[in-house]
Amino acid sequence: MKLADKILAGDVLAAARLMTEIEDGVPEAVAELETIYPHTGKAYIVGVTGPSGVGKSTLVDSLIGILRRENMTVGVLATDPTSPFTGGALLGDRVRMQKHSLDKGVFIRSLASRGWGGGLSKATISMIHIMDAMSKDIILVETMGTGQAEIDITRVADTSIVILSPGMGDEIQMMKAGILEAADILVINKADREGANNLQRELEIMLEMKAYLPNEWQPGIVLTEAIYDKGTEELAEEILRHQEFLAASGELQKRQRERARLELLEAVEGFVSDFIYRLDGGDYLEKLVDDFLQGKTNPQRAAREITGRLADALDK
Ligand SMILES: Nc1nc2c(ncn2[C@@H]2O[C@H](COP(=O)(O)OP(=O)(O)OP(=O)(O)O)[C@@H](O)[C@H]2O)c(=O)[nH]1
Ligand SMILES: [Mg+2]
Repeated sequence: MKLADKILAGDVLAAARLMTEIEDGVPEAVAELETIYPHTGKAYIVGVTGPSGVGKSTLVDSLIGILRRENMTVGVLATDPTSPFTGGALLGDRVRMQKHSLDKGVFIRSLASRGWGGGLSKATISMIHIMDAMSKDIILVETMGTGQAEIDITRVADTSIVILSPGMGDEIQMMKAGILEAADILVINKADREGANNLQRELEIMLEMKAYLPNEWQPGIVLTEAIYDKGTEELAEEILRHQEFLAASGELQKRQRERARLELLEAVEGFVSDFIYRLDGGDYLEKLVDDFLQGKTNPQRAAREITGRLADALDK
């Protein structure tokens, strides 16, 4: 039995293995995704992002508890910053969320971001598909980020939560543009600390300055104390409210369609560039480059020639 079939039959270890192989770029593993796709599209995907140490993992942990009480099954992907020493995911999140590790309704996976600047790793989307096919109702994706990386998460999430905490100072200034584009819900965690109310006011002003259309979603601000499980119930309700808004407005379908388009294009581009790199054992591309430098060809002509070779190869 192939890993994908085992996963569809509920084998958790097979899921963990396929994810590892996908992260390692094993071609057979990527091919197994073809069996996975028909079983995806049911899970609701929530991005949880924010600067290092704001309490993302603690908050995710608290949310898991609430969602489980509602009898929802949960998948968690924690994109840890790549350790410069080991090149692998840090163990912190797994330790933190360990109290859920015996719960069959919860599946937690850490993954290294491998030089994606704290944003999403390329394998993230495949992992989400696998958890989706494992029939997880909701998938929480934790990513580290300030600025550009938040925009990244909106590419995969239905609801994007951006977490801040008091005492971040300059970081907020840096993030401002990114936050408003990326956040469906703003969370001020560590609300037990001094400065939470000031931060709330600052964010409210930011939101007021942006002109929202009457039928446009306007991000709310939720105050939480994740270590004490405070405010996380309200956050879960806000997620649900956003989900209902997306579904009712047709925005959910639009987001899913945009995601499908991006994934499709990326796969095709990857396929074509792999093909080019491998042509004639790699010599073909170098020959084209030489020809271009010597004025014997140009990029447009090369593109036509390459597509011709691709068509020939596919005919065979
Ligand atoms: N005072 C206070 N501390 C908190 C709260 N939530 C989390 N913390 C603490 O903040 C620290 C960082 O929490 P994490 O959940 O690891 O933060 P993170 O954002 O996941 O961190 P990275 O994954 O390393 O970016 C831990 O020591 C938590 O116990 C809170 O509501 N109040
Ligand atoms: Mg974390």
